[in-house]
Amino acid sequence: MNTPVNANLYALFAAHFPADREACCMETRDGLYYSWNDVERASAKIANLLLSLGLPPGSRIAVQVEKSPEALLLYLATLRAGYVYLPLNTAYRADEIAYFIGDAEPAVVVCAPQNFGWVAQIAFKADTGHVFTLSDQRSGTLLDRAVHQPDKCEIAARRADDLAAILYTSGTTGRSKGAMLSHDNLASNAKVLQQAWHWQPGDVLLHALPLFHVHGLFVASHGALLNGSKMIFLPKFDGAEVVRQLPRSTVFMGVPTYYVRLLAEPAFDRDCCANMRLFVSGSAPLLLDTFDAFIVRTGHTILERYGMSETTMLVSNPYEGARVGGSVGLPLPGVSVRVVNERGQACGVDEIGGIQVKGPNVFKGYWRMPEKTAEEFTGDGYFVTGDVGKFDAVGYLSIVGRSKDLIISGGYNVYPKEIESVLDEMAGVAESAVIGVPHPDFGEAVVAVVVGKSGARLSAEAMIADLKQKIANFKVPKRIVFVDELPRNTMGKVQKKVLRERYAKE
Ligand code: MCA
Ligand code: AMP
Repeated sequence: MNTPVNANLYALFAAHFPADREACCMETRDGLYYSWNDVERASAKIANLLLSLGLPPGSRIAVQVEKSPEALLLYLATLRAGYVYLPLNTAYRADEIAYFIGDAEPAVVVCAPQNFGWVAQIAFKADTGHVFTLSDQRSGTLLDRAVHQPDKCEIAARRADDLAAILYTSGTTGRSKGAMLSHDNLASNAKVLQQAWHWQPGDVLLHALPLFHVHGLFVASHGALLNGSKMIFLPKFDGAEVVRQLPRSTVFMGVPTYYVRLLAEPAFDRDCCANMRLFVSGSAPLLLDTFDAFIVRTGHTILERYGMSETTMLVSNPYEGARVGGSVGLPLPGVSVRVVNERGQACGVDEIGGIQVKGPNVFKGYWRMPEKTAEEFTGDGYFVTGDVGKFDAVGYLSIVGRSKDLIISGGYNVYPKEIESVLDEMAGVAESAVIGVPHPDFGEAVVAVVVGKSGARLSAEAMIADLKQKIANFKVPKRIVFVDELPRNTMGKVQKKVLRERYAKE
């Protein structure tokens, strides 16, 4: 009889930990060293703490903490105990957190110690049973409690389709939706990327991305964990620090802003990249100028890939073979990608259409939104990405735009509708339109165009200060302009294209 295989993602990682368990898994800037044994034991302790709470299967563990090795251990512990990890951007403010906690109803919330007061209030109101704290300095009630737990823990048995994580992502309209990702969604993508990007013995990942989105939590960390590779763990991206650490690293991943900022570092040159094997870019379009300047400065060609919270990675430039600037590359093995016109027919070479995807990487649906989920899939099971692109004659995909009204600023997504709703609620505001305009550092910057009520005296400065209290800081418009009226088409719809053109160069 076949023994059933445990599809728990943690089991996959554990099977690939290096034979030398005292080797380094994570090293911090302050010289802290976490061996694979440390990871095994510490994640067991946190998993045992979670298990001791007697939570029902499928319980969500919502986490809003600063980046630290312990934050990654908490993620691994959640997998190991068989619960569902729900990471939250540290920039989110009270109203945003209240929405996520209210919607996901987590059994456990873990927050930064300084936020305990307001987060606990929100969590207890939503019937969350347990609120722990975790700082980026190895303190907080989570670790205080976990330290007394046994350092061995069996990996919970999970099926391939069981949920491993929920990632909130805003859709085309309305509030954020929780994309439900299974153990197999994540495992299959990690395995495909390990092959595609030629992860190899001796690789060292320089980890500078945040841990609450697909790029830093899954693509980067999973690559190193599955390969048994060391991670140099930086608390956040800092150009000068990255330049210092590159000579000890072989793999780096970042959003385009990281590459723009690296190129602005005078010490960033061929010498500091001499040990590097791979630079990966994603989450937002990498400008051709950046791609070209990087080759000239370092001799390395950035490998650009394309992903989404709902699908993790779907397309990538090849490791061997041409990495084409301005293109996101070829569909990954096992992933089917097509470009479709308005009539639902497959587009020809160089013909622009909507990008759709099907494969083991595609999520299980939006949390408690079966209708929304159904709307985003075609009859034959393809997920409609909302991105617009074209295939060239050799099968390389280029993203040429988005059918969804989305701004990507420094790799973070901003949905205009959400900002417009907050602006429209403000005293003296009649209506508003939020757009993205080209920005040299963030790729796109958020700009709000506001019509005031007659007689209202509005101040952009005061409005920005107010917005900073209400929404995550990366969503706050870099600029607010006042106009008498918004341009509209004959149907009465605001012409954002006109606004984008008008403010693009300012
Ligand atoms: C910070 N600020 C921003 C952003 N980040 N403004 C616009 N866009 C941003 N992304 C603002 C702050 O509000 C603040 O404004 C000022 O910049 C300085 O803040 P600070 O925290 O010091 O900024 P920073 O440390 O320089 O951060 C910029 C950053 C960061 C390093 C580019 O945003 C970052 O790490 N982004 C990566 C995002 C990411 O991981 N994306 C992957 C998503 P003020 O001074 O006015 O208060 S995963 C994904 O998209 C998919 C699925 C995929 O394919 O990967
Ligand atoms: P998220 O909400 O974090 O899932 O963002 C996913 C979106 O990021 C995609 O639908 C794309 O619009 C965008 N994206 C990710 N990678 C790239 C890339 N390499 N080039 C252009 N856009 C990208």
